[in-house]
Amino acid sequence: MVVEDATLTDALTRIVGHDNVLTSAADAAPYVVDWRGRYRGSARAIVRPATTGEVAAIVAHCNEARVPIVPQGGNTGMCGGATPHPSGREIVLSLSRMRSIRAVDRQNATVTVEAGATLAAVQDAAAAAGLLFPLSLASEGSCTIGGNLSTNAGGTAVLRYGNARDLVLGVEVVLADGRIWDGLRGLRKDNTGYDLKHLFVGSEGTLGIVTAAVLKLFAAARTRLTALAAVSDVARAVVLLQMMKQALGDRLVGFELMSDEALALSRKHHPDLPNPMPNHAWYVLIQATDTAFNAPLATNIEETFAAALDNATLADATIAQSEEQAERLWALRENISEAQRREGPNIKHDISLPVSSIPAFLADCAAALARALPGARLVTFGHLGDGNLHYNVAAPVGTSGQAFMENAPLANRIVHDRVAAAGGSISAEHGIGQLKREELKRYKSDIEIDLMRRLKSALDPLGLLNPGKVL
Ligand code: FAD
Ligand code: 2HG
Ligand code: ZN
Repeated sequence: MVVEDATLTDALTRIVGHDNVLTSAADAAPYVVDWRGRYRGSARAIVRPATTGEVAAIVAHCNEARVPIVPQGGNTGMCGGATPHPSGREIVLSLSRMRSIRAVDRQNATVTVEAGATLAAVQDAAAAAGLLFPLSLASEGSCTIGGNLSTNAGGTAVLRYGNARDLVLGVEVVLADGRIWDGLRGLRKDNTGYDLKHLFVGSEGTLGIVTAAVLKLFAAARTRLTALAAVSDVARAVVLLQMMKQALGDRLVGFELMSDEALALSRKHHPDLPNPMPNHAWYVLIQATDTAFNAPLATNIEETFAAALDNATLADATIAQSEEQAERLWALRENISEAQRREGPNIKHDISLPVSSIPAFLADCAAALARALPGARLVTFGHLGDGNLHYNVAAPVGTSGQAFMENAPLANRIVHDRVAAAGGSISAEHGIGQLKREELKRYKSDIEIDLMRRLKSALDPLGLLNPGKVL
């Protein structure tokens, strides 16, 4: 739904043109609901600027007129951070038209891109220059660099290359009063006071609007290897991780855990996906790369698998023999979120723990959930190499997913209390948005919440940037 306001739309139209101020319900529909369909809002208008100057003019006008703004990139976020409030007071500021790749500097190994460029477009631009932009998410065809930075996105290559925060050297940001901060520096060393760019990374549009960024590029991978390993429990997956790290060093890029239930769900909704090693409790998808051509990755991995079979760490394993086989193994992993979406609502947990604590945590949590919510299905998968799991709790077979969502407070308490007790985080990579705002207050210390509030009021004194999100 869109709540129209002629004075505001006239002013916005003067800045971006009639075609880029969407006010009809049909035009606005894709922008006011989140990817999972969990949050539905309304807006006074959807505004789509094409330049940083236009973003600045919109924000300055909204500052004067006291109109709150919800920044939006690809709208693939998992926590409702890009969805406007149902009150309809806000505008959605979509960065989707700001997609240009401004410059690639091969020798400095950097790329300067606009915030609305999709992650896939940036990966392609890097590849075209013979380099690699390593951030990798299943949503990469739709999510944007602005969204990736604003959520400090993780993904499947964090083990080797780090989160979005580790991949950014500079940002251009429109501040809450409409001023433009040009921080587009491509420096790997710069200790001139506070590192301001990191304030905006992970701030989910609550401190400023990212309009462009300078990102780090890396040497391209010339040898790639994907393998699937089966293990009987997660403690063994942790041992296998240790063995792979020793064998491969920083050639180990991804180490993704999937329960049999998670894979079965992926295959249920994508029946053409492979089932190469049925009947094991847990699986690990391993990605390794080398910058040299014909590097002996397969030998290193086969030797490690042999040792892991000998000491009973491993139950079975297979190595993809072609790019196509590798893609099909990855599709099994990457389609889990989409399968969950088709299956119906589930209670999402995006947690991180010290890797060493994960086996005991999973056993304890599964027992507590089975007692409290008999028959609840656990869709457990994620980035074991980073200690980050998606520990999603779904309704028992044959029951209503929607009705099951009433159990979210109970499930959250069981999971998040145990995460906190183990020194973990209740949001490892998806952020807070509106989904975890109350949880954040419960688990962050008073001093951290106080510092966050002070930063928010220093940078956005009128509270117009993405209100009701994070804090
Ligand atoms: P949006 O959803 O549009 O916005 C996300 C937040 O950032 C909102 O708070 C919004 O207000 C803010 N924002 C967006 N653009 C800007 C900007 N330019 N300036 C200021 N604020 C802005 N996430 C992971 O971390 N790892 C994964 O492996 C992963 N896999 C996913 C797989 C699937 C199938 C899907 C659907 C999502 C996945 N995600 C993952 C979540 C999501 O893709 C990421 O959070 C992504 O970074 C969001 O980018 P976006 O452009 O879609 O942002
Ligand atoms: C992933 O790792 C994403 O695939 C999405 O972070 C996780 O759907 C989820 O819970
Ligand atoms: Zn993830």
